[in-house]
Amino acid sequence: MKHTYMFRTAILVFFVTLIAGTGNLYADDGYDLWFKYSKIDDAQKLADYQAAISSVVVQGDSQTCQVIKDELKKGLSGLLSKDVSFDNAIDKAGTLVIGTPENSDIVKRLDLADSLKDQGNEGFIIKNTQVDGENCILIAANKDIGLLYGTFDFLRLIQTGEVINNLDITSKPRIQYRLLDHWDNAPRGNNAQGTIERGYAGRSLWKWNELPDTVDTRYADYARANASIGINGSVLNNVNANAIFFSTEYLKKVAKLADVFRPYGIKVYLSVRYSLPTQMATENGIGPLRTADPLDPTVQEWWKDKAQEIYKYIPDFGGFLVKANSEGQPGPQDYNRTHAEGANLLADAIAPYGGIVMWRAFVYDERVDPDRAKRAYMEFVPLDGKFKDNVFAQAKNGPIDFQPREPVQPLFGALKQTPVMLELQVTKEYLGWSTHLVYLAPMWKEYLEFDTYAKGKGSTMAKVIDGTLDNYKITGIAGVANTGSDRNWCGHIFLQSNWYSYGRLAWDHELTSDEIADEWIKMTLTHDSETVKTIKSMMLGSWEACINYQEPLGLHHIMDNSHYGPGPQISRAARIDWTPAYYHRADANGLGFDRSSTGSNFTSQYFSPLKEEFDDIETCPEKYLLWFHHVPWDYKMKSGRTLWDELCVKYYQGTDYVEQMAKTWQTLKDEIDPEIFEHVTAKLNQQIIDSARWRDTCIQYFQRYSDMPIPDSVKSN
Ligand code: GCW
Repeated sequence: MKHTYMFRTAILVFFVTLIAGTGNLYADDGYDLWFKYSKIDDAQKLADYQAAISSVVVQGDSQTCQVIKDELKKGLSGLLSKDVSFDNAIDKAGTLVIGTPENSDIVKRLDLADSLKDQGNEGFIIKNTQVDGENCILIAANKDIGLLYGTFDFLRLIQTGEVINNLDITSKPRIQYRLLDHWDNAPRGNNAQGTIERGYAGRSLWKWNELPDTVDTRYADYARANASIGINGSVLNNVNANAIFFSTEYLKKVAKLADVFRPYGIKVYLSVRYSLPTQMATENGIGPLRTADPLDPTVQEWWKDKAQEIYKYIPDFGGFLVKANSEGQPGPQDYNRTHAEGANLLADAIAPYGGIVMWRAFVYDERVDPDRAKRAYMEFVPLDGKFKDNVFAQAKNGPIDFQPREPVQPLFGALKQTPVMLELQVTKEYLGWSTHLVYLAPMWKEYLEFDTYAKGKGSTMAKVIDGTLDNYKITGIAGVANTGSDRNWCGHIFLQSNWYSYGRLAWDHELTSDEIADEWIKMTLTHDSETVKTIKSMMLGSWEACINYQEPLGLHHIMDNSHYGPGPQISRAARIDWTPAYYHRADANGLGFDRSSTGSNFTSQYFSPLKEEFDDIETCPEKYLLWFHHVPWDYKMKSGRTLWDELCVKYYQGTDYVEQMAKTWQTLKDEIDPEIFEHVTAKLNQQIIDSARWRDTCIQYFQRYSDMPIPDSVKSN
């Protein structure tokens, strides 16, 4: 018996050693994200890096400094394939010095007051310099968290093969609140992890049933990933919010996560169910109340008491995210109060602790206007200036709902006194879930660079949200997360690039999609320059391809009820404004929603000259054509083709692109880790099937109305 046991153990040890020891055989399951830290394969570069870094000095002893040391140990030993010593003083050349004027006497002596004065709490500098007569690399910041961001930036330079002997980097975030929103539900029954609304990578990362006693190591890995791209907050629960998260029992669990995230500079936030005071008592026994009316003094008292309780457990709690009077959620309008009155109640309760309220502008009450696209603007613009200073109006990028392509939500630029926080969707609810390879940075850049003309030419959405246009006191951006319990985090290796890009753009919206893709590929997949180029070209066109095979030329919201497949034929849904036929308006004359001045007049919500440009079918950009106009089937497009022919061409362009991506991927077999290669191959094969289904379903359906043949040119491709 005993011998059998020992024999088995020996065999196990043998195999574990074998797997661990043979780097190439150990397939990549994607868990390590963009932290591969594998040895630099270019011999010259490796030698240069090895010469440039022989020791590290981090004098600070905070938890964040400990994280910095751990990361550098992991990163440098892997990338440089040598042991780098960690010292407390500089006694040789090639020292990486990391510190703030407070935590490091070395940095203090360098007198960096000038270079650090505009760097705030999160910014950093990285430069080559002489310290005590030795050549060193310096990462300096005002606060430890700035050092952590600088450290990740420095490691990224090495991971992406940059030269590091002439560094002079100054970096700080352009946006203050950079959040990841989790639409995670509470667990049911014994399952430790709840589901995720519109999540396609498994269940929630948060094991509520185990917390606070058991703390999954994955929480720290999650925080590390976020910190590496500059994300500084997590909303832990779904905006369709369950009251349970505000119970004392859950606040203690939330506090535990906050403890894990804190060294990484990440604050926790919670989504609020507005009816909360009617659902539970505070720890001090106030409630449950019969009302949640924001102007009722007992309700105000309830919230003040709840806020005190929250901050007792989580002293740096970030604040509240609120979906109110939207899609059936309770809200202040239940008591005939405005969104501003509703938000201010919560804002007052947490203002003393420095908390913020993110009040969602994703509202589309049918009574406001027959055109859903107009409603948020109509409800929120009259409230501008009525919100407290610690309130954001949080708006989705487009006026409808994370569609493959939308024009910008006209609230951006129109709210002057209320800071607008941009909400993007990293998870791909309407762009093929975690199955389709769609790189989203180009989409986000299109929105960020969209000129609202709010204050004349150059009033881009980016300038609205980073506060330069209207001098917002607070600035913010949120991304609805695509993470889940899947081993590879995002369900599809390539979709890790969207998490990555979101963080990078939140930090610096001036980065290009190309630069970000380049970084991500090198850090995640390969250093081989030809392969990097090939993969990048696949990624960069993938969003436009998805638009083309799903909803080209400004079509939108014609998906089926799951939001995955096509549904143009659906003419009756639970609500008129969820019905595809309401959006595409196909008839014998043509296709598209007339939102011009002859139709719903949504165009009037934009600033001049945009409103005139969109209003006129001749000047409206074709990418938005069917969004703003009902266009005759034989309308002549810029290409010289009819609308019908152009529509068919676009659908086929989309599917051709997917087929091409799949073919291109096959040429990379020898360059890519085998597990990742197979994983992506399978996903692309499914994307070929799905995209063809979108194309054929939509073309066949619209053909009933156009009564025109599919042009031969596209079929023969
Ligand atoms: O995109 C829609 C989704 C809902 C979501 C809602 C929202 C969380 O289909 O699942 O609910 O938007 O953003 O509130």
